[in-house]
Amino acid sequence: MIRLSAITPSGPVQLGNYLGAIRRWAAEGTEEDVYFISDLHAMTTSHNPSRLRSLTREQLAVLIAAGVDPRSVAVQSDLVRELGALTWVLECTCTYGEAARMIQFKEKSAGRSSVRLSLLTYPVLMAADILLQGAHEVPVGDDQRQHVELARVLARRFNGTYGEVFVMPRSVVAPTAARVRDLADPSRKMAKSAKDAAGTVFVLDPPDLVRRKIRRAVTDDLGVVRYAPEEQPGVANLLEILAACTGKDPEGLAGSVQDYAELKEAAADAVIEELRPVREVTQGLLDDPAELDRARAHGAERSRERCTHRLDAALRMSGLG
Ligand code: AQP
Repeated sequence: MIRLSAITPSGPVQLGNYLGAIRRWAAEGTEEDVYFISDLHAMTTSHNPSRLRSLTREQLAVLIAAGVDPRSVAVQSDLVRELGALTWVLECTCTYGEAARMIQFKEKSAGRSSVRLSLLTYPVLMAADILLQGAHEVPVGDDQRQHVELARVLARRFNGTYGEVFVMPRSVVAPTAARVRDLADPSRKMAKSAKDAAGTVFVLDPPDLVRRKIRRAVTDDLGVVRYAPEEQPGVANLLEILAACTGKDPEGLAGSVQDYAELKEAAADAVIEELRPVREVTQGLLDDPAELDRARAHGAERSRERCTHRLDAALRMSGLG
């Protein structure tokens, strides 16, 4: 059974990516799974080429340092030729209406005078990611479910029109892991590309910076440490972060700390300890380009091997070559 997940190098890896996804990929992933660093998806909005390249490399190092099986990690653009070819075939299987209906496209394009065409078509590229690897399951949140549904529609249509090539993928609800909120604005989730980095803990932030950001986290003026996400979102966020790093439950933790200052120190200590080995190993990998290059080449080769026969069949059956 192949599961496919991805992380987009739209900014440096942040604590939410790590606690909500990467840590789980390391604990539960198998070498059969595919973890893509989706650098092609990062180009759907304005991007800086050298920043994209270095963020891609950094994410690769973080995933491996966090313990994700390197055999299952691949950089999406290392398969750009295969993905480009299948994306074209799938675009010729998809209608404009189906692409334009995607809620993410509507949201991300709303109010903009100029939108890259790839923002409209990237769900088709995502379908190519999924179908080319023969993924059975795609764990996603609500925002991506519609894209996996499109991949199913395209697989069904292609198989029905030209012949059976693609495995039918299904979206599965990503297990509820920590949903980390922005420290400066707990009404939003923590995000790599947040405009204000004060509310975002990056996995590679040095410990003193992590502590400073957590000390400055927005709380409230109620002055009681309770786990009440609706009334006290800032405090609840700190309790959830502390819980995710210590394996305890947030309600229990609420009773064990006296005040906000103590909660913040405890959360900072726990986050620093949780991230320390990942940060150190990532740094080692980034300092040893040859090892990282080897891991990258190996991951690319594996995912290419897995998809070549399917791509060849899709091209042949749709009348190409
Ligand atoms: N705050 C979060 N809490 C828990 N999980 C999170 N993830 C992201 N933010 C949080 C999970 O990280 C994985 C990779 O995310 P992604 O790169 O595919 O896209 P994203 O969700 O859009 O991530 P960001 O950090 O918020 O990036 P930007 O700023 O570019 O939008 C996913 O499994 C995601 O659920």
